[in-house]
Amino acid sequence: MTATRTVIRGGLVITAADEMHADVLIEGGRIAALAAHDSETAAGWTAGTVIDATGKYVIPGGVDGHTHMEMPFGGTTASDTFETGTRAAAWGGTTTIVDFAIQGVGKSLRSGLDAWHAKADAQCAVDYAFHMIVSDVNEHSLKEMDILVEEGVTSFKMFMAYPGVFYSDDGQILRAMQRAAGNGGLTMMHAENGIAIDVLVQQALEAGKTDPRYHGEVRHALLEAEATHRAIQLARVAGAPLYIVHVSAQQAVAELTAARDLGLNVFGETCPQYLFLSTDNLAEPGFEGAKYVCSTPLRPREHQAALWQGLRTNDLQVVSTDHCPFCFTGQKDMGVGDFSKIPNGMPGVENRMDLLHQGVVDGHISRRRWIEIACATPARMFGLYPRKGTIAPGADADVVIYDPHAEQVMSAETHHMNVDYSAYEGKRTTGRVETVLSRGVPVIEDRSYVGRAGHGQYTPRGICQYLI
Ligand code: DUC
Ligand code: ZN
Ligand code: ZN
Repeated sequence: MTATRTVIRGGLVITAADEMHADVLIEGGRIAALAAHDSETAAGWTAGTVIDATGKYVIPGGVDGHTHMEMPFGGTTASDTFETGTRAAAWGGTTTIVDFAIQGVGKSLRSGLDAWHAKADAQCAVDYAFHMIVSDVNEHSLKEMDILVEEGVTSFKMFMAYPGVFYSDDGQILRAMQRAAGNGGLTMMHAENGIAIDVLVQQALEAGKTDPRYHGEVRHALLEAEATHRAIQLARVAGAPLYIVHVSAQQAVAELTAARDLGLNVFGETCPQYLFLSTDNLAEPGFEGAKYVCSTPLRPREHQAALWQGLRTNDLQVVSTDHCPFCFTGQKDMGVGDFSKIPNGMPGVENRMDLLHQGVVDGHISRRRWIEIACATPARMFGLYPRKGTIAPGADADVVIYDPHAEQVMSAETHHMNVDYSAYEGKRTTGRVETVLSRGVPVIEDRSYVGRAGHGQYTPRGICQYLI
């Protein structure tokens, strides 16, 4: 198959806006037209490759707005490279990732961005873009933010957690937000009170509480809610929009809801691990709980309902993965006897579309909402729409043929992420990716990988499309 001309016949096309029994014509890597099955128009699309999608969904490729490929963190490096991670993304129906470039200590934003380009260049199976982690707010980095926005790196993550690593204090955060208010950038916030958390970590360790489950206890839900509240007030003072990453606590959702009820440009993301896993997993016997150590942490099961509700009411708008895998053997085990040394992060880039489809099957969200939170809204949020995130004339032909009835069992034995465990080992889900096109070119074809490293292109972004 080439990228020249492809017709997808017989499927149910689902976008955030519509469900259409339509054939899809792809030309030159873009969606050229949609037409009703058996219509005269569709019948006229004769030349080219035909994909039979009868009985299947035809959906936009997923947009994962939060990944950390090859991220140095906690004394080690996330185990997926851009090559392995984007290949796994494709297997899971995700055709665009937005990864986080990191400003190194004492270094410029530019050098951090250059380093991330060097890691990703010619490696990716699907398209990619970058956010920038600002870990040192100073006169120089503030000026660089303006330039990066112009170049298509239009969002900046800061951390209220991890003192001594990525942490910014309130004054630094306010200054960066003021800058973003002026240049159109979107501030992304890791909202946890890291100063208070570090006190609780020390107290727990001194009390002999060293098991993985204490990771969840010291990173208290109220310290997520407090930081979320504080970030919102700082953004309000700066007159800047704000996007809170990886929301896990019910109390943090309440802060977002209150802010949005005031009409503020405040947005929230959650991740599949918070919708499907809980502190029960952190408390698994032996050292197993380390598999689920990430920050913000997994919460007691009751929080899941609040997150699903937030997704239904649009108080949460996006589901990304925070994909940041560390192998159980050789990486997670750095924290045996001291939970604070367990590298923070979980794999998931391959599982997101399927888990959210399971949310449809389980009755939490509609099919269109599935596409909205996993494809369309992240594309709009990060300035990629309508090129990404929808199936409409002119859009990139990033298309997934999805079998809504196929059953699968998630397992490290069968997944494609470069990590030695699955956070969802043995979980049965309904629905499976069959075929994936990236700009019209097959990457997965009838559940075989036919892509190549280097097909994926760097995609500069516009500004957030929700700002008014
Ligand atoms: N949280 C994680 O769990 N991993 C990477 C960084 C982060 O904020
Ligand atoms: Zn974070
Ligand atoms: Zn992250």
